[in-house]
Amino acid sequence: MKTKAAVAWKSGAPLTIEEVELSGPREGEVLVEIKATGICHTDYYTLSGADPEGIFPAILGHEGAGVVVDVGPGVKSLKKDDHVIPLYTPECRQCKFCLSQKTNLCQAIRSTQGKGLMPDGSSRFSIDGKPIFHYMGTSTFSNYIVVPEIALAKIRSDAPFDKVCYIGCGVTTGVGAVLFTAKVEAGANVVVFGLGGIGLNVIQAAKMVGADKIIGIDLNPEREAIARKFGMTHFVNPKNVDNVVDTIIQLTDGGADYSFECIGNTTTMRQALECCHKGWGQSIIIGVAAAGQEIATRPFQLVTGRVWKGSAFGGARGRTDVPKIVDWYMEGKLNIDDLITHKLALDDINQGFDLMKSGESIRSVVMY
Ligand code: NAD
Ligand code: AHE
Ligand code: ZN
Repeated sequence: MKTKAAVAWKSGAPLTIEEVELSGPREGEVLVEIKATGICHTDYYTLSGADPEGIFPAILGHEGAGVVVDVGPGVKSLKKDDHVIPLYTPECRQCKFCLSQKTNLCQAIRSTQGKGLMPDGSSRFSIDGKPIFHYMGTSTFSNYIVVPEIALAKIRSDAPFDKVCYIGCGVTTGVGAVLFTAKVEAGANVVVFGLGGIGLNVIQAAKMVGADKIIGIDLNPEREAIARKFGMTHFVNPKNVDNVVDTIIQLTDGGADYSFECIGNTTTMRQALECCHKGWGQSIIIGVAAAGQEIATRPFQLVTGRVWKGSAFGGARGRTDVPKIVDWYMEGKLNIDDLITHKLALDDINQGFDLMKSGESIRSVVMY
């Protein structure tokens, strides 16, 4: 079949809208019509050329929601018309990683996914017979996609696609990092570096669990108002203080119980660790840093009890946790609507990247 998609031909170049050939679902695979997709900073990171796994030409996008159109042989858990969210972190429930119950990083299809291919080693997308690569196993910048059954979360059918697509990455990443990775407790002091599409979800989850001080750090002064609306109690603009770490330590009487780095900058990653409380403070890295970047700190920071952790997709097990997060949104426990600042047609998808780079948008959602 044919599908309309935004194709990234090479790094740094705008996406172009193309008619792409899509071959149908094979054993264990599902054809999905994507109804809406968010644009995450990670899409921009890969498009910029800084991602060591970035392959071109590819169809980017990993924050979608849609409807099952057809299923391949052997698919048991999904049927036509089911509503789904594609998962860049699948959940096979059979691999060593899934069975460990210690991580959400299912590895069942990770190696082919990182090469832009389906699990059988081929691409389903092509133009004039030349393959176009998949991205993060999802490629939600295409109206139709083929994905393995294990990479789809079935969600309730009354959830609006243009909102819950954001649960495909940003909401789950931020909320999950608080609930599943850090397990923040009521009364904790929390610091969030970067108040964008991820950091604001960290803030709303910190408020949800009853955190005491919630300190937000951002260079963009426009982020203060929306972050306060979501639960931030104190705002620090690094441009206005001599030393960000000292400022946080003073505000929290010794340091944060939990900090979250939601930028992808190795300098702020170090600050996020070093602003944590001696003896127990935990810093969670969410931001994705470019190829070749390394983090540094004095080992004494760890010897004296601070903990450095990372979180991918918020530590969420997609098929299990994503439907619950959709329920929380539908029950009014999570605010997604106010974070979706722009809606675009696929033809205007490049504007979504411009809005992100200029700091004007929190999340842009593309509607098919
Ligand atoms: P975003 O562009 O919406 O937000 C980034 C925010 O950081 C902006 O508000 C910006 O003003 C601020 N910022 C930039 N540089 C800063 C600095 N030096 N000091 C203070 N603030 C600064 O991005 P996003 O979509 O929220 O993504 C944030 C990061 O998280 C990216 O690196 C993205 O790749 C990563 N990410 C990781 C996961 C994961 O599973 N680990 C999931 C999604 C996104
Ligand atoms: N290809 C990148 C990996 C970047 C990365 O860490 N991705 C996150 C999701 S970001 C979503 O917006 C992730 O899930 N990582 C775990 C994994 O297995 O990729 C690089 O830098 O190499
Ligand atoms: Zn993302």
